[in-house]
Amino acid sequence: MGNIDSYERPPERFTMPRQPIVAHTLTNLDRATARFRSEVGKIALVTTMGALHAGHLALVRFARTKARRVIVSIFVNPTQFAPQEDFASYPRTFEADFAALQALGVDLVWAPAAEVMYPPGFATRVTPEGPAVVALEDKFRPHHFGGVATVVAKLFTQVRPHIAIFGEKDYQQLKVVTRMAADLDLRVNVIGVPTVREPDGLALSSRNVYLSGEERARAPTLHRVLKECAARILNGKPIAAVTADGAAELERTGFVVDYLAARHAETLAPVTSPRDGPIRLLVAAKLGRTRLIDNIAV
Ligand code: PAJ
Repeated sequence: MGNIDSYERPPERFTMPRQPIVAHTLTNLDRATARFRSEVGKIALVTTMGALHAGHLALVRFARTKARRVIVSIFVNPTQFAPQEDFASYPRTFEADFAALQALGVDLVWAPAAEVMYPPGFATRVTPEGPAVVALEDKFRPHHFGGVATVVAKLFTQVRPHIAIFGEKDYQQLKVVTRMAADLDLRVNVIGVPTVREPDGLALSSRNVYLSGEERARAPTLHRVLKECAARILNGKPIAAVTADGAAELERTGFVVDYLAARHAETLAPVTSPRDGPIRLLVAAKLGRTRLIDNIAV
C-alpha cells in the first residue's frame, strides 16, 4: 500500500507550488485574509501595478522570508497618473504575472477592478505632505503622491497586512508610504528593499520596455552618473557643483533632466554638506518619451 501511495503522490520536492488564490472582490479577499489572520505568523503585502519583473519578484522573495502568508496586489491605479501620462498604454500582463507569482509560492493575488477600488461616488483622497512635498517627483507629477497615498491606504485597509514591502527604486514613494502608514495608524511595518538592476546598472522598471534599442544603450548612464556623483561628494567636492556637473553629463548623453538632487536620506530635505546627515542622490530624466527615475545612497 505504501508503495502505491508514494507512486500516486510524488515526494514534496517534485510538486508544483499550490495555485495562489485570486480575489477580484472584497468579499473574496476577506474570506481568504480571515483565514490567514486566524493562523500563527505574519501576513506580508507587496503592492504592484503588474507587468512584473525581477525587481518586483525580489520584493516577493523578501516577503516570503519575513511572513507566513504573502499577498501581492496587482492594480494599475488610475488616480496616480496625470491625463497626459501612460495609464492607457501601461503594460498589462496578468497571465505572465500570475505564473511568476505562482512559482514563488504566493498565497493570494488581490486584483480588484477599477470599480471595486473606486466605486461610483468615490470622493475621498489622502493628501500626503512631508516627504511628498519636497520638489522632487511632486514638482513634475503634482497629483502623483496623492493618488499613490490614497490607493496604498486603501490597499493596507483592505488587506490589513503586518508588513508591506516596497522598493527603494521609488525612493520618495517609499518615504511617503512609510510616513502615511505611521500618521494614519495603519499598523503596517513598511520595509524597503534595494533596487534590482540590469548587469549594466539600469534599474529594472516596467517602463523600460518603452525604450528604443538606441535609448536602451544610453540608459545605464543614469546609474553611472549617480555613482560618480556619490564618489565625488565622498571626496569632499561641493554638492551643488557635483549635481550640476552630473546633470550636464546626462544632458550631453541625450537625457532631458527633471532633477538630479542630493537630499537627506530620511526627510528628503535639501543638504549642502555630508555633515547635514545621510545623503541620498535622486534623479529623474527623460530619454526620448520615456521618463526614468533612479537613486542611490552616498
Ligand atoms: P510598481 O511600479 O509596479 O512597483 C511596485 C513595487 O515594486 C514598488 O514598491 C516599487 O518600488 C518596486 N520596484 C519597482 N522596480 C523595482 C526594482 N528595479 N527593484 C526593486 N523594487 C522595484 O510603485 C508602484 O507600482 C505603485 O505606485 C504602487 C505602490 C503599487 C501604488 O499604485
